[in-house]
Amino acid sequence: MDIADLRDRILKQDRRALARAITLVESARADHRAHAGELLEFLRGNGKQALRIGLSGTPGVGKSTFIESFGMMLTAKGLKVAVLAVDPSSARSGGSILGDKTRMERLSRDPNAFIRPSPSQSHLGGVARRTREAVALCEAFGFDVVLIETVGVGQSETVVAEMSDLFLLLLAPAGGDELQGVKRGIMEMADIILVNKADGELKSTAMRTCADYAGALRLLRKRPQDPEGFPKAMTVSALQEDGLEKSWEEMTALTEWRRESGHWDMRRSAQADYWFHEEVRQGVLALLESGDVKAAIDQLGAQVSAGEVTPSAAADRVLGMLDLKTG
Ligand SMILES: Nc1nc2c(ncn2[C@@H]2O[C@H](COP(=O)(O)OP(=O)(O)OP(=O)(O)O)[C@@H](O)[C@H]2O)c(=O)[nH]1
Ligand SMILES: [Mg+2]
Repeated sequence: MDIADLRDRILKQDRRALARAITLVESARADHRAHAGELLEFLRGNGKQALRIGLSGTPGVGKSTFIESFGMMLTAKGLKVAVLAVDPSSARSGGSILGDKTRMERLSRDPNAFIRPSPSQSHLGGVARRTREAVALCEAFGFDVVLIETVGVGQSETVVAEMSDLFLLLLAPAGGDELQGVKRGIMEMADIILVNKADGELKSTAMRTCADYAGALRLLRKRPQDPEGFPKAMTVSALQEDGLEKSWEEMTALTEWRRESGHWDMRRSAQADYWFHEEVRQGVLALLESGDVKAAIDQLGAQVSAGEVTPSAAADRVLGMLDLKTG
């Protein structure tokens, strides 16, 4: 495989080359991993930065509808938009974005948009790395905006927030008690909360819900990366394409402030460091799953249970087996 050629074609905005490169980074095969590493190294530091927007929301809240409307609005402004997904359930559903490409029918046909379904892989660590690498490829390609969608379950929000410049939380209009249902940790990650479906009969409920969340956001600890007024809550209707311009204005204002204040660069540096540590951890965990070590763990586990070895002595023996230099 000619990696230099693939790089050149990506830099020339050849979409087939991009799709091929993403397939390469998604592969678990050792030779593919090596090529992917080489390609990413080639493309590293080419100066292009997209605005990476993470978007999370529970099933049915309107993520696909929002991405379609919002994405079309951005491409109408002449911006190039890529859409990726972190979907821990995709192994089950067979790739959520692909599954509902009907909801993103217009966007998927737009020459300035690129939609990539989530790789089917149940292990979140693997999905995280592949998505992060796909983001880097889209950035090198020259997309202005990269949207990274995740369905709001479990840890996937953290994964997406840690690879985004802005993190949006999409919520549905709801009664008062349901506000409690949003975990504090997820609220704390949000830069902008969008209460969707603010149309028709749901409009007044949406406005009340929005006020509730705005109140809840004010109670959170102030973060250094926020100017006055952020994080904020607003209402939108993805279906009626209402409030989308306003939300984009807010995103732009926040982004500009962060760029000028240095928080943009600080966040990217902190994220790089986070992923470095995460990769080290994943690598060590993978070693524990490998043949000899796993067998020893199983055997020692039985001995520890039977009281024949102490837990720490058994752990020492396992750790002594790990060859971290060549693993
Ligand atoms: N009234 C109203 N309905 C909406 C709006 N946005 C989405 N919907 C509807 O809500 C339903 C779910 O929308 P989707 O965009 O598929 O939601 P999703 O978050 O992508 O759902 P999953 O992919 O299952 O996680 C659909 O019937 C949409 O038509 C909106 O702004 N207003
Ligand atoms: Mg969807």
